Amino acid sequence: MTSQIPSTLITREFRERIVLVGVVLPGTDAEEVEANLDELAQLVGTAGADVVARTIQRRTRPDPATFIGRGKAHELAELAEQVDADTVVFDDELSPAQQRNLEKLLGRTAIDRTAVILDIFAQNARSPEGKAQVELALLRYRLPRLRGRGRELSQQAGGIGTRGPGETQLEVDRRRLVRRMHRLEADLREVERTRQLQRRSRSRGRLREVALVGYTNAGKSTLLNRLTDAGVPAEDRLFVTLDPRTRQLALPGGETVLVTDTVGFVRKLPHELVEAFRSTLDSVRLADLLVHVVDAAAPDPEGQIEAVRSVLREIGAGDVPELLAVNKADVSPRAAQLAADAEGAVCISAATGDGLDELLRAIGDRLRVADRIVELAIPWARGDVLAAVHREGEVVEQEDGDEGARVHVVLDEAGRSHFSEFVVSGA
Ligand SMILES: Nc1nc2c(ncn2[C@@H]2O[C@H](COP(=O)(O)OP(=O)(O)OP(=O)(O)O)[C@@H](O)[C@H]2O)c(=O)[nH]1
Ligand SMILES: [Mg+2]
Repeated sequence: MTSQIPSTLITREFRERIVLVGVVLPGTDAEEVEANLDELAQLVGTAGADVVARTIQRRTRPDPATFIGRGKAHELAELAEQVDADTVVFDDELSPAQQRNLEKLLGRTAIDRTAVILDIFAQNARSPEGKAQVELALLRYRLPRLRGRGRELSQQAGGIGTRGPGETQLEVDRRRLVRRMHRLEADLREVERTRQLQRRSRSRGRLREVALVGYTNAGKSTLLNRLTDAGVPAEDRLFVTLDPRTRQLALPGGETVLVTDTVGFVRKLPHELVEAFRSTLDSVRLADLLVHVVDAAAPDPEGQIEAVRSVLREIGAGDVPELLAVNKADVSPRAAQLAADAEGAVCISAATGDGLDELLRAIGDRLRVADRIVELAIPWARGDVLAAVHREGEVVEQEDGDEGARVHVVLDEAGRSHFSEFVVSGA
């Protein structure tokens, strides 16, 4: 699988000057929007540009044509002129029409948080699969935004949100890009199928799978390195990890589990990315246990926990059992309290190793608690279910009757909810 994101993606001759725009809508408050802009500034910095000004506006609803309203857009144009900004970045998602109108009014590139996140992902993608996923997300985001862009802006490629396939090139051959998109979708489906097959062949007597999830920069990769000498990159930057890495880990009770480090989450994670990263996120959806790593030193750890849980729900992992690991206890005085407030949470420092013994014990306990013997009644007509039960659980006993089979089987939480309609006892 080859990727067509040109290597110029990661080189830049100048640092763009950026103005940030936030809007306080009913249901949010100024403080929350300020915090979101702080984070957006961090994202912009990670993408390689400088924030030179920011502005916040209160509205009862977004303006359908310009998001912030025509009057405010004129003010914004003046501000951008004063600070000599190249680009204006909105914290909220702009529709393709809003983006076009704003660019006309502002006379400069207008993009949203989604474009910034996509840009960072494009810079960080390394593996062929990661590159294909990012390219697919970029195409899905950009195709609807191509029509009617001014020629001048189309050619002003090179800034955040315009890297990757050049705009001019995009306009020239739209149909080729749609084909490219379908191709990437097919390639990624193939990767997903192969993974599923591998997973299936592993599933009987398989090792339990633990996924490290959490907000970007929470310390997931540092934790995996500390637990397993994985040697994966860990840095004080956002979205360093895009490819899942899996390592074996021996628990104190003697059992071996597979631990996977995966892509970090963020508020308003673009749905294009969630869609494109589906195969990567399978390791989260299909895990036996999630270790949710929380950065206690972040400005709003509770808000980050909520943001992570909302992405988990979006990818269908809302029901996977979760163990909170409150990290960076070495630098955050709040860590112990945060862990004490949450049921079953463990306070750790991936940097110093403090609390990791307790974490490993907790992982073992949670996995063991998760296993239970249940009795299922499966009619012969449902041979598919019987086969799935044999795949997913450890069958202890099976009595074959006239109507169907009675099966005593060891199932974890996920398995029990999966086969709930056939449970006779033990659930
Ligand atoms: N002080 C301190 N710093 C930590 C700790 N754990 C991680 N860090 C730092 O936090 C930063 C982010 O760590 P990573 O392990 O890359 O975080 P991540 O969750 O994998 O981030 P992404 O892959 O970018 O989503 C790095 O600079 C780490 O050195 C900790 O327990 N204490
Ligand atoms: Mg990482």
